[in-house]
Amino acid sequence: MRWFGPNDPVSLWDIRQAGCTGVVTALHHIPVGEVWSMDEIEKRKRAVEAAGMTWTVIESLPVHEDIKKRSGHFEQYIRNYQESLRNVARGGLKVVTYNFMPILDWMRTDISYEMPDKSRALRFERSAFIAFDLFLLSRPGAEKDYTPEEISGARQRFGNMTAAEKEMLYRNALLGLPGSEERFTEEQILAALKTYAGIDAARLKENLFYFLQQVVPVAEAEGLKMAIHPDDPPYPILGLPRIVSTEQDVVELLHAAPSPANGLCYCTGSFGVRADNDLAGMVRRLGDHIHFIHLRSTRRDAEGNFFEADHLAGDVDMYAVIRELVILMRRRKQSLPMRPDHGHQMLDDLSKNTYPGYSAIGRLRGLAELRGLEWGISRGL
Ligand code: DNO
Repeated sequence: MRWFGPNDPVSLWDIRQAGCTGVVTALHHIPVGEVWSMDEIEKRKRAVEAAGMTWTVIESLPVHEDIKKRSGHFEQYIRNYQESLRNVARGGLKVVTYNFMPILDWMRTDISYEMPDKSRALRFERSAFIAFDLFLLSRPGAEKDYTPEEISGARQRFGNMTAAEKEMLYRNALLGLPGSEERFTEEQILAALKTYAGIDAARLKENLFYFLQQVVPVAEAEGLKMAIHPDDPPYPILGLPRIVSTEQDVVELLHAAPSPANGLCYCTGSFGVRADNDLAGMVRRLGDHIHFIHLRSTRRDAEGNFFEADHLAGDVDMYAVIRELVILMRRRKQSLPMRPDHGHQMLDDLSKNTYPGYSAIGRLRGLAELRGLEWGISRGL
């Protein structure tokens, strides 16, 4: 499971009792772009090991915005990234997860969506999101991104919201980066969006490829695997390009810096939001480059909304995916790190304030179900 560090309300012992043998974590207290020092890496490692688990996967070593834009101090930030890679390798870590989503990471409109069993899930509601973009953020030029029907639907949706619902939507959408308590202010996000003027998908891809060409050789020399996390949701939002949303995107980024160290965090929750992503086929075709696995399932509808379903429910054919993963691990003679991605808030989670998606019991349930499925498939093959 993922652990957000000493401030995480879910403790290492909770995670251990959930049946985990390792945690994935990051040094969230180090500002993005700064070098991860040996001291800090060792300290975190010791904390995890004291609870009887291992730390081999980083999620995430974040990429500074200057690198994504190839502007400002990007060269220095790339050198810092290379240095962090050398340090984490010396510390015994193996996999480095990162993403290349501009400004924001994942985006949801509701982080407490009530399921029929009264557990709570994360949800993305398209008309609420459009209402946020048009009427709360008031992003210049936003109307161009939507059809007249979408705009009138969003206006109606917005008109029916109470002041408290509007406030909640606003807070959820600007939630910012996982692991941080900070939300962007409206001014900050509008200013940040402006800095991406002129950066379209092609430009952003070039910047990603350049970054990969600088860091993948270092990772390879150090025996590390880089694992890029796909976009969540897997399409452009707020006028920002998103470039790791499909199998073709992944093929291109792998070609840009050919190496076994250039790889993927295969996240079924993110890729699975698009009906045109063939999840099991992606494991077959990209398998040699899958270095880390996030298992989660969403349920989408015709309006472009989706919510995070139970791990074995939703639109992801988890049986087919895990079957391919078991075959892959046998072929590679290697067990790949996997974590249950997100979980509902349920039972005692409901009275705790955990990071959105990272409740203890909801993830424990997901993990137990996924492992049972893996075990059963593995025995049967
Ligand atoms: C969401 C996570 C992502 C992921 C980053 C990796 O819960 O899966 O935020 O950690 O995108 O860089």
